[in-house]
Order: sequence, then structure tokens, then C-alpha cells
Amino acid sequence: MSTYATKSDVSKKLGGNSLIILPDAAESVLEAEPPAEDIIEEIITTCDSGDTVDETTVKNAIAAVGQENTVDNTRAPEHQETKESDNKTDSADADIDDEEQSEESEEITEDDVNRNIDDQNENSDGSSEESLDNSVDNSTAMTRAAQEQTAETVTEGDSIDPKAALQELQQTVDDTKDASQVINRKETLDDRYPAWCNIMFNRDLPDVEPRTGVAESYEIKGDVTGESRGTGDFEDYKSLFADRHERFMGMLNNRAGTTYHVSDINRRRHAGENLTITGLVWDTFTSNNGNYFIELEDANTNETMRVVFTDDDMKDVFEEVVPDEAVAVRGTLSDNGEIIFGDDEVRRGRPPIMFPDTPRNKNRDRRPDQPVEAAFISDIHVGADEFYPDLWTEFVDWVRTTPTVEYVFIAGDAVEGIGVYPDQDEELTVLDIHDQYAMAGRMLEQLPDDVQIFLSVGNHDRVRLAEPQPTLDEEFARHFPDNTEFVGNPVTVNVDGINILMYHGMSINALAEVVPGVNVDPPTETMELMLRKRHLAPVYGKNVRLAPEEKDYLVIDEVPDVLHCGHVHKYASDDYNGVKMVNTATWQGQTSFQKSKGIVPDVGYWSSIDLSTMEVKDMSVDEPPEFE
Ligand code: D5M
Ligand code: FE
Ligand code: ZN
Repeated sequence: MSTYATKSDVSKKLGGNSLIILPDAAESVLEAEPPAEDIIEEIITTCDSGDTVDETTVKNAIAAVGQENTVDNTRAPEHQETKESDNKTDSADADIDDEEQSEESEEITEDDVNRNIDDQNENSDGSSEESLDNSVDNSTAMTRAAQEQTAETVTEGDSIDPKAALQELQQTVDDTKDASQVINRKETLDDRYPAWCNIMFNRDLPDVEPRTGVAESYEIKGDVTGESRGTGDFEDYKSLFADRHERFMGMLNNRAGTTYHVSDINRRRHAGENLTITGLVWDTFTSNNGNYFIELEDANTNETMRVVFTDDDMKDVFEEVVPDEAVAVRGTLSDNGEIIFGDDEVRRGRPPIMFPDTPRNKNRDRRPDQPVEAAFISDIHVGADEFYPDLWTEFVDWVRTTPTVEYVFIAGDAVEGIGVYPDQDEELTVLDIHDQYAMAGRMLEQLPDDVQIFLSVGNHDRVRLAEPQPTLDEEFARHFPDNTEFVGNPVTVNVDGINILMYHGMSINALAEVVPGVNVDPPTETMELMLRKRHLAPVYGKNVRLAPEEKDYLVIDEVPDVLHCGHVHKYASDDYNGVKMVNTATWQGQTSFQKSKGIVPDVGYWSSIDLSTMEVKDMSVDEPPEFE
């Protein structure tokens, strides 16, 4: 008797119940011969009875399947047909399935599945491949090796496209997840992570002070979520830079008066003329005899033009210039029209290099007329061994008892994630990504229902790493309370007239590395640079990846009232031309990686800004831990 089943059987057996087994493992599981089948049956029975299965059992089962499972070529075509038709009666495992199905309340129809698969195929988000790859990563690090093994085994059976099978199974499993399962997962957290749950959830919460109710409305802007069109083609990068070029040239024209694009310069006609040229920086270099060169490009025509400075006073501003950012440069075009000399400007005491810059912010007339506080946090890193549940409760209690707090902004890395860096699993208390989000969701449920939460993402979240990042998929978002608004990274949220620009901050490290005299600590130094360059990731490569999109979501178009970042786990607040900058540190202690890099985190800090006065309050728990 063959032992494989249709995908709905898989989901009924596994997706609908299992907290740990993953769809790709499930595929192999159902195709395995005993004894792996027996082990799996046992797991399923345990799941059905409402108990959770311990990870070792699952690990052993998957490993067993990995070793024993070989896909029989003669069966493979039939298997595919079955998948395509999703015909439940095709199941050869009918005697077991009938029993299982009669107990199952949720039925997935063929149409449901097909529609969902179609949706996913059409998903122009450009991240469907990505999220599929991510879903493979959803495993605990422990089971990954076993999965790779099983994936290989499936590949050997040719005829079956493991990726397509995975995709279908993922979809089916997702479809079967309903609210009751979310509740179920949250409830079982107490069993699995009793220490944290006791501290955070089994305690007397202070009563919620009724909100003052001044908050009126919010609007989300500049979020790539659902808008992603990039396919990763070279053409997409071209359009990204063309868009960047266009938008910056507008900004620079406003700032520098009449300007020429590189391609506008008629080398013969303008020879000897004093002029201002705008472009994207193609390259910068210092020549052997110490002259500073900037090569500007017109992103539409790819024409370039060089500007040279010989004055040593130019060193500081020259070193601030980074490739691919937009600048305006003033100088004199050489007689042969080949190069621009910036020295005349320096002699006249004028700055020859101009960044788009952030003009003085005049938000006065848009402020609410009564106190409304927005709280800012980031980098909770739930799931990591070093997360501080006891400190977190101090934040929760502060929000509950401060009636003017109407908004909570979370700038990414809410969870520690899984597989973010090598051997990360050795420092994880919660090895399951769904559990991590379930825990985070349950933590946010303790905030008052009528406080509006804006949850963004960072490099530890289960979304694509390239920026701009779309927000969490529903399979993770479903763990959070209804008062959560899921936003991408970066995003602008306008609350009661005040523009909050939230960006996780992955470019901070790169900026501090590339621009001399600009530091990670305090991170507001690099954030100021973002505002001067009007771009959130002016330096990329290193750890910053840019997704090719039609437009550049990282350009700072509108001058924000608040720039909120995280990522570097250092607390700082400052003001640049009336823009409030906050970097809200973390809730995770020092990891071994951070210790090895000399990173000393600030733990248990947050900002609160009264939107009626724009006064920034630097907040912290009573006794923040200290590291060295
Ligand atoms: O970032 C936590 C801290 O670690 C923050 O200070 C940035 C730093 N970090 C993260 N990744 C790297 C790499 N690859 N090199 C150097 N420093 C890094 P988090 O995003 O929470 O892991
Ligand atoms: Fe972080
Ligand atoms: Zn981060």
C-alpha cells in the first residue's frame, strides 16, 4: 500500500495541529515508509489529543524520514497528478484519513487552494520567492539539517518539483491556521517557556488608566508593503536610480538655485563659466598629489563629469560624500569643458558641495492642542536568551498607567528571529519563529486596547532583508492584537498631523564606517547625516541591501517631524533643524557576538514625545543593566 496522501491530508494531519512540523518535512513524512510513518502517526495522535510534541521526538522523526525516504519514480507522476487535482478520494491512505477528516472541522476546498496558489504566483510583491525561501528557514535551527537532507531526497526522485510542492504545502498549511490555533499557541507558551511567561503574564497588572482620547487619526505613507514591483532585473536598478536622480534634482534645484544636470552641460558653450552642477555621485577619490575628485553621473544618460578641489580645507566635506548620493557642486568649468574646478568657491568662502539637506522644520501649526504622547521602542528581540522579561514589564506598566500615551512605535527587531547569524540557536530560548511572534503578540496584548501600535520590521524579522522591507506576512501578523498596524521599513506614519519617519537603521553601521568623524554612538550622529543627505541608506553594500524597486523608498521626500531608528542598541535623542531624532536601543542584553565586537548595548530605554509640544522625554526602566 502506498503511503502518500494529498496536500489537504497533509494539512489536516500536520498543518492543522502541529506546532513544530514544517510543510517541507511533512511532504517527506507522508511519503515515508514505516517505521518513520509510525513515529509520525504517533506525533499526529499526540497533536490531535491537544498535547504538544517535544522537539526531540520531531527531530528524530524527521531525521528518520530523511534517511529512509526515497521517492519511488513510478509513483511520482501519480503524486503530481494528485497534487494538481487535489482530489481527496485519491488518497491511498484512506482508512486513516477518513477517521482524521471526520474529526476535522475545517475543510479546505480545491478552489481555496488553487486560488491561494494563484494569488501567490501573481503576487507582484517580488517577495514571494523570498518568503518561500524564508519559510524554509522557519525551522528551528535544530531541524534544518534534517530538512536539507529530506529536501535532497525528494529531489532525487526527479518528477517532483520540491519547490512547487513546498509552495503548495506552505499555502495549505497557512490556510488551515485559524484564530483558535493562535490562541492555542499563545496558551501553550506557558508550558514551554514558564520562566518568561511567569514574569510577564502571570502577574498582577496595574489597571489601565483611561486614555484622554485626544488622538484623532493616522495615515501611513511611503510603505513598500503590497507595492513591491521589482523583479531583480538590471532594469529595476536602473529605474530605482533614475527615480532617485529625479527626486533629488528637484530638491537640489530648490536649494542651489539654477543648476545643470551633467548631461545639460554643453562643454563648448559653457566653457569658463561659473555654474552649479547636480548629479548622483559616481565615484570619489584623492589623487596622488592630494587633490580631491568627485565624479558625478546623470542616472538617465550615464554621462559623467569630474569636479576637482585642491584646497585642504575641503577635506572634511569631501570625506562626507559617498557614492550614489545626490549632491550639487558649484565651480568653474575648465576652458576645454572637461572638468569643473571648485577652488574658486572655496576662495570666496562659499561651500562648493551642497547636500539636499533638511531645512528648518516648521511643524508648529500642525500640532495637537492637548498633550498626546507617542512612545518609541525598538529591538525587543523576544526569543533571545538575553531578552529581559522583567524590564519589559516596566514599559508595559508605564504605558498602562500613562493616560496621555496614545501611540506606540516599534522600529523593528521585535523578535530575535531564527537563523539570522551562524550558531544563533545556541543563544535562543525560543527556537520556533511562530512562538517568538506569539510571545511578542501576547506581550503587546498587555498594552491598552485603545493605544495604537505601529509595528515595523528589522533584520531579525521574518521578512526579506533587502530594503525597503515589506511588513510581516499574515501568518505572523495574526499573533498580534487588533490595535496593531503592520508597517514596512521604512515608513512614514502621520499621527494627528505629525510625521513620524520610522526606519530600523541597518545603514547606521555602514555610514559610521564610511564617513570619518561620524559615529555609531551616539547613533543620532549618523541619523543627522541621513537628514542632511535626505536618504535613509546613502551607503549600502556591507550589511545593507537595496531591493530594486521602481522608486526609491529610502529617499526622505517630506521633512519629517520625528526620525525614529533602532538597530544599534544604543539610546540617543537629539534635534536637527527642528527634526526630533530618537534611537531607542533595545530590550536584549549583550550577546557574545556583541561582546566580541565591543558593542555595549543600552537596555530598557525608550522615548516619549508629546506631540503637542514636541518635547522629547528620555525614558528608562528603574535600573538598566550595565555591560562593558
Ligand atoms: O544588531 C545588534 C547590534 O549588532 C547593533 O549594534 C548592530 C550590530 N551588528 C549587527 N550585525 C552586525 C554585523 N554583521 N557586523 C557588525 N555589527 C553588527 P541586530 O540587528 O539587533 O543584530
Ligand atoms: Fe536589533
Ligand atoms: Zn537590527
